[in-house]
Amino acid sequence: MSQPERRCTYDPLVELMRRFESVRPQETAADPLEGLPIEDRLKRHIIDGLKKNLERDLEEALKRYRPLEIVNDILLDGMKTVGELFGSGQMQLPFVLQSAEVMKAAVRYLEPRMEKSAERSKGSIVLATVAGDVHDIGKNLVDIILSNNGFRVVNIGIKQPIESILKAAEEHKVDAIGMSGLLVKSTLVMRENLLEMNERGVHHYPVILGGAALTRAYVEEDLRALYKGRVYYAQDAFEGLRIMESLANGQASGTSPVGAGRSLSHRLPDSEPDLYRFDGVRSDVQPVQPPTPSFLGTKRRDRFDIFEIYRYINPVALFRGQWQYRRRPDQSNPEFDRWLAENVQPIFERLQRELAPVFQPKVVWGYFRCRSEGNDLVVANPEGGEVRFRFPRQRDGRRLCLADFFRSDEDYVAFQAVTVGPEVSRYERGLFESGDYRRYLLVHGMGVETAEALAEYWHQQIRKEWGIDDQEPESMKLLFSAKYRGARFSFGYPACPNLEDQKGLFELLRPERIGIELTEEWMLSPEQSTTALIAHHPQAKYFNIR
Ligand code: B1M
Repeated sequence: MSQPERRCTYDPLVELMRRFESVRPQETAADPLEGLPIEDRLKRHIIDGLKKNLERDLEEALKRYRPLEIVNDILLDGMKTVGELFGSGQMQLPFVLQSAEVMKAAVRYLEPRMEKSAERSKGSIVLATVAGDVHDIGKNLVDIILSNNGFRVVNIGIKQPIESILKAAEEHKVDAIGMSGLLVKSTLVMRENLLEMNERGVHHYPVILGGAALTRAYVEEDLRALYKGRVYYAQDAFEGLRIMESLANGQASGTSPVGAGRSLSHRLPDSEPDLYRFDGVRSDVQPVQPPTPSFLGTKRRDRFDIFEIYRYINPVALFRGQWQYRRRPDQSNPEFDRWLAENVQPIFERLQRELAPVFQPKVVWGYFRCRSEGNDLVVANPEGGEVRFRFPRQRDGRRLCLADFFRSDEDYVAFQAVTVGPEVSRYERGLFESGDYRRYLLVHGMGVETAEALAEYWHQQIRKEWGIDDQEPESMKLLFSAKYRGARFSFGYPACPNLEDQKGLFELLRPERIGIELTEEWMLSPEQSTTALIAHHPQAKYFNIR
């Protein structure tokens, strides 16, 4: 990692966060745990995320307890309190992760002193992101929470086919299987995996499924009806933990009575051919005079002032979405905003400086002649040939279809592909592997939102270059609500759900020139990259297909 690291004996970020955090005492020169019985002191280490004097206190506990007793009866009790504080909204996720860091450090210290035969885990699980899916962070958060709450986790990584998952389950003799995935397609892969497990007669494994594209009903009704074993839906890492706890206690049921499942209703929008078939009825979108771009074809840029891009980071998405800072139940909205401004904004500003050398923003963009044909958009490639995109049309209501934002005789469309480079993902992986969990979450969030910010920033540059910047919003808040002329559509989102359309975009833009590759599963590498089609039509706005 090329980031210049100042050597400190403490983590200044933690200091900063602590200075204002009411839940936790400050780690100062004075020992805040002094005078407490050793059991309480160790629990406070975990709950308050304090590493200072941890080994000294573990040594003291070892005079009275066996290492396994310390883990199971004292430290895990601390983690239980952490889970409860998080559940009741009194502890924020970054602090939960910091407690997990201390737990990991304590277990690492005690492990060599444990008797070899001691089975110290409460249960075990293989965790994997399913085939075709590259999303890592959700699964890794589940790993952190489970492994630091006494479970043995075999985390086999991303893009894992069912063969590898089952092989790992057998090899490591685990009690359960956890599958993760954010893509719509992953929900179908999970279904196929369960059918495959039925087929192979390995349905003795309870399966836990998680990821944004799943719904509770899909898992607990549809998938439960088809899997011969037990299957559970975990909305977040803590629900995963609760399920593992109940499996360990023999309390989880996870099966539906025969015939209780609904029909298999979970379908991909792009698996519904009707939505793509043009029946001659367009929406109410009126044709407009297309603005002529200043050039046709593509350009690239790889020099940016990263601080200019940071200005386009949506703090709500970063603080609440990625870092998951939540309003405490006893806080009013203005109090929470003040709390964020005092406690989280400084972390954000500090990370901007620290991560500046890690980001390598690059952009490729271009303007093309195009025309609409029913549900299709046909784009002329100046280097020869045409690229055809087919979009779904709303069945009811306005019957919108993305193609309607373009004239059927002659029009123009822009495309962009942006990346903040591979280094930030490499850096965050190192943080995860070394157990620096809190920073892992913070850096990942910065990576995601800087990629989003670059897309927002470059879309604005395109509007300026194209001369359609007559409706620019006055504030960043309005910019984040897309209050400008035209719209940016990313393939994979509901209005243009086919990830395969990335192929056409790659033909037109050739983002390989700035280091963006398209994987076999139509994902982008580096991870923190996005692509988009840009429409100039004043009526163009994001819409859902149903
Ligand atoms: Co994009 N993206 N994205 N994206 N992105 C999704 C995944 C999408 C669902 C959004 C949507 O349509 N509403 C959609 C995919 C839809 C599809 O399949 N067709 C999508 C798309 C389309 C895309 C692009 C293709 C868009 C484009 O450029 N054309 C593009 C592809 C990028 C690539 O290929 N590399 C893209 C890009 C990006 C960003 C770079 C901007 C960014 C970062 C992505 C990344 O981290 N790799 C991003 C983001 C942030 C998202 C959303 C908004 C959030 C993902 C996230 O960070 N979640 C996402 C929509 C969504 O999830 N709501 C979306 C936080 C994470 C901690 O949660 O992983 O769900 P999660 O894990 C949770 C729980 O689900 C649960 O516990 C975890 C922790 O609490 N859990 C388990 C998960 N697994 C479990 C297993 C268990 C138990 C619990 O077992 C025991």
